[in-house]
Amino acid sequence: MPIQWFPGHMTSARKKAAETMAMTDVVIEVLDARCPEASSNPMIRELRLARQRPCLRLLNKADLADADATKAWLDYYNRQPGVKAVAISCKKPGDAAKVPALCQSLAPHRNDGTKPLRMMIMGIPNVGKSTLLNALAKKRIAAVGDEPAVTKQQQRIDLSPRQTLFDTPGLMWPKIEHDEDGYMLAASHAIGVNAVIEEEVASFLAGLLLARYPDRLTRRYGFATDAMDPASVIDAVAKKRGCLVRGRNGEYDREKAAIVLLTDYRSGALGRISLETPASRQKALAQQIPSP
Ligand SMILES: Nc1nc2c(ncn2[C@@H]2O[C@H](COP(=O)(O)OP(=O)(O)OP(=O)(O)O)[C@@H](O)[C@H]2O)c(=O)[nH]1
Ligand SMILES: [Mg+2]
Repeated sequence: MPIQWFPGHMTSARKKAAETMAMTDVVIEVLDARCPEASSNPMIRELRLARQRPCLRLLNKADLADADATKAWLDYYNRQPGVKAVAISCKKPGDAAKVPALCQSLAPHRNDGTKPLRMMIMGIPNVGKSTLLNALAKKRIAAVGDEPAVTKQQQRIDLSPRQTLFDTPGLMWPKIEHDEDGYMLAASHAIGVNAVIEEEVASFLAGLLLARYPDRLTRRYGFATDAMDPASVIDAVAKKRGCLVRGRNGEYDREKAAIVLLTDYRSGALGRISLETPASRQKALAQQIPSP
């Protein structure tokens, strides 16, 4: 089932973001380093281009992503005009501290002491926008949490008399064009639980792991993956982790096993994994027909 998620509060968040964009010098677009293109919101791009604002693309959670894939994405983005991309981990002290200087380099005219540099953090839900704000503010100003749509209101802070920063609610867009993008976003916990069937998402993830990182499954759960398909991976996880349906003699609880697999991917327990690379995306797009 294709995944779509555009809850009501995002319509007003989009409107408010368009207003704030008018008073912004640089957009900091936070992406998930494990699926940078899937996590690029076309609506954010439209808002930014309408005002011709330069963009710093942060591939955040780089600590969870495959380092080779991240390097390939940075090469890919940094060849594009008007974009600067860097990989960071907001959880690493020091990584976030580089951000204001990078923004300043994209808006050199806002450095004369009279005009403060106005930065606006945007991105899909749960990519680490508020974590970035807190890291730059050096205190816990915004609520953070490992679930989508924690932030519901914009928040402004003055980092110094010369630098202001807005945190914004995570924004999805009304229609995810490619089904695989929806699954990547759901696997990475950017989509609300009500819009997701965990077993389907875990099955997508299992297929991707079988194709690209089968050794991680063996290392984590101790089963060989030869001749397995996604459904048998979920069964094998259920077996290894003892996920049983209560009161049903030995029947495996596939939903529980799906959550185990997703949680292990999200927390990094499976190791550093990227769901897409520029090459895999190009190949997928060449084969895919957009969902109706
Ligand atoms: N491993 C890792 N986790 C991170 C990183 N940055 C943020 N997180 C975690 O990601 C989760 C989401 O962080 P938030 O800062 O609340 O994300 P957000 O983008 O503000 O989310 P919304 O407000 O829901 O749109 C939290 O559990 C953070 O601790 C990172 O660089 N690496
Ligand atoms: Mg937030």
